[in-house]
Amino acid sequence: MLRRVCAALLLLLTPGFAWAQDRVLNVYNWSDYIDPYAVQRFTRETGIRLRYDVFDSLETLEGKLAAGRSGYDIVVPTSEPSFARLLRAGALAPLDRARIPNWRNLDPQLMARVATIDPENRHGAIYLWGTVGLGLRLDRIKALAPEMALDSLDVLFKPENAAKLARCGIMVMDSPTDVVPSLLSWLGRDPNAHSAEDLRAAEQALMGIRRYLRAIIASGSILDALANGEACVALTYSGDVIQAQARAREAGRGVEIGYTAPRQGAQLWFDMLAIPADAPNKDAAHEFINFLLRPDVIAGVTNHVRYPNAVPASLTAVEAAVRDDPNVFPDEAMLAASFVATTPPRDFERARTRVWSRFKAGR
Ligand code: N2P
Repeated sequence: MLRRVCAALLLLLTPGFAWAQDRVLNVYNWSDYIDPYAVQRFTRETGIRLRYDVFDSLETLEGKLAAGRSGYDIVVPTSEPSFARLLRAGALAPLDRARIPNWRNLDPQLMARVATIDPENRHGAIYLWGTVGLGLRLDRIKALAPEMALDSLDVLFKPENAAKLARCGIMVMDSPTDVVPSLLSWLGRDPNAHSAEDLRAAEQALMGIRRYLRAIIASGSILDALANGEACVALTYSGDVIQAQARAREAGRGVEIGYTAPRQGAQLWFDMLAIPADAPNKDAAHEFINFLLRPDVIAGVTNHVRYPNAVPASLTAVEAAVRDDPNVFPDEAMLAASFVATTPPRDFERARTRVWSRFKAGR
């Protein structure tokens, strides 16, 4: 007995011996994009501690991952362009399905949509998805422009509309990747044609409203600005607007937020759970993906962040108000009209970045 206790003590003192509690998982996820209770639960059930960093634009995510050796075990890139590019660069590890029994919970139809860039879905599972659209501060807009139709991107991109609403705060998320496709679609152009001529038209439209914008900032700051009433019109991600709406309601100061997905077709995106090829803790990463694909867990995430997931069995545990909100779960008509922005060639991407810098600088 004594010998066994001594042996155990010796083991604990051995350098490199890890307590179960010492297992860690380094996560790099979007801000405001998880249920804190799920994180606690994961640690309680597995002993794995999360080191959790956040980003709030694809440009930031790609910048961080470009050089490799990010130290992250889980990253959450949008299927196109970021996940597709990482995949092409060999920066993502193939997933070991045997270690993800909950994979069977994924909706095959949704997974088929992202298999176009990841054959057989070998490198990623859909975490959450959504659209790009407008967060609107309805109480102020009704007062400033009672006649204005609020069902399309006209509210933002028509200079005469932007002029009317400028003083109550117009914001655009700082992401050419997730803004320019919606603008091109609004212009009646194919967002995936990737032509220089389209880019010129986009630049002209952006410059046409530039003077009416209060801020071009990353999505996380836009969520805060909508929630506290500083933004009146903001082009950003669907669930962020619904989160802001809920926060504004709770604050009870009369700030009333609505979401508009563009009538003529919204940009649809899918965020993927993926493991970097050089992730230090791949076992823990697989456990985390498996955990998140549990219907009860992912239902908690959807309830908290107001984005739809890809696990149909979770729906019974999603609050009715969230499940029945077409701004969270787009209906068939909206889905049919939507488009996914594909991955542009490098030279288009570079030209788009230059357009964006001029737009931000205002010249
Ligand atoms: C979460 C942002 C949603 C992700 N705050 C957009 N792909």
